[in-house]
Amino acid sequence: MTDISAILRGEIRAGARLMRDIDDRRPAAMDALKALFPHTGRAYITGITGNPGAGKSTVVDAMIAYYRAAGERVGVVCVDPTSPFSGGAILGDRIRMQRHALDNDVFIRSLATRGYLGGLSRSTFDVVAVLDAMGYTRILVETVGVGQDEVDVMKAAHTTVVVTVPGLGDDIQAIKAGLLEIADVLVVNKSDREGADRTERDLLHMLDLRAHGERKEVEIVRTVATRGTAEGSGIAQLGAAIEAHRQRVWQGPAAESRAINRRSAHLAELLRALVSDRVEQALARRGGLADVAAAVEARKEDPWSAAEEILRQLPT
Ligand SMILES: Nc1nc2c(ncn2[C@@H]2O[C@H](COP(=O)(O)OP(=O)(O)O)[C@@H](O)[C@H]2O)c(=O)[nH]1
Ligand SMILES: [Mg+2]
Repeated sequence: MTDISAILRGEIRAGARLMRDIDDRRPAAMDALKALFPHTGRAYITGITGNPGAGKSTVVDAMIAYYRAAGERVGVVCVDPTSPFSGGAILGDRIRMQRHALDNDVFIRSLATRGYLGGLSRSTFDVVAVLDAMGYTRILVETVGVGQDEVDVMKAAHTTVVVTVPGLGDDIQAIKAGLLEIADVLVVNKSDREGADRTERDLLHMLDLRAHGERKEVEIVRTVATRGTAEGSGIAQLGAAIEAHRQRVWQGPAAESRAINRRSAHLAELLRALVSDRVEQALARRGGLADVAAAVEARKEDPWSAAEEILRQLPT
């Protein structure tokens, strides 16, 4: 049994245990999530995405310090397998992280991808809900912006920050068009390097090109995340840009339909995941997909009948 009240009191161990149950897809985890739902909805969720090496983890690290200085409790979900948060760290990054690891008001959780990428967004929504119920009012979700699954993860966020770096030059297309589309705030990190002006101009140009009708308002912020929250790091400006986006879209008349969109993304993902779990179980009963495929290949049955038969055997 999950100790719901311990989670609501923000007890780290109870929260961590539930997150493990979520990872393991235990049925009890879903019961716990149902019980926690009425206590969620207070957190503001910011997604941070961008190419590997752009400095996302460094930005997240600085943002933790920024929000902690403002007295906020910060939860971090990390879907980047190469991230220092998930343990694939170079020594310097790890040492930098230690100070947050000792802070009880910071909870960092990396998501096990377990080789399957589909369902990542479901896990993200679920873990975010736990952090929210635990009283982390500021939640940061870091993910590498490489595939559709990772882009889907960002649907859990209220504000999506896309991190880029200077020096892409003509190669700026390296920022995937899909990433630019989901950006609410664009960061040119590593602005201590040459070419930040040019990158900012190129980004503005790309935003204009992509605009159909009225252009979405996207602030561009330069950061040097390695400077933490120090003057000139740009982290306070990033914080302000996130806040401005929040005011613009989550407090205005369009907020409700946006909230419903976010809910829809979660529900659709959940339904897909639950159906696919059941299909897996039905397949397992028939010896797995490869066995069914072998039977089809041997012309013992046709693919359509095989698929229908599996659907008929879906466990409840
Ligand atoms: N020069 C410079 N290096 C940075 C900056 N931000 C991050 N880095 C470095 O870039 C590398 C990748 O950073 P990391 O945060 O792990 O990137 P991620 O893969 O996007 O999470 C690390 O060596 C960081 O120290 C910056 O603002 N300026
Ligand atoms: Mg990282």
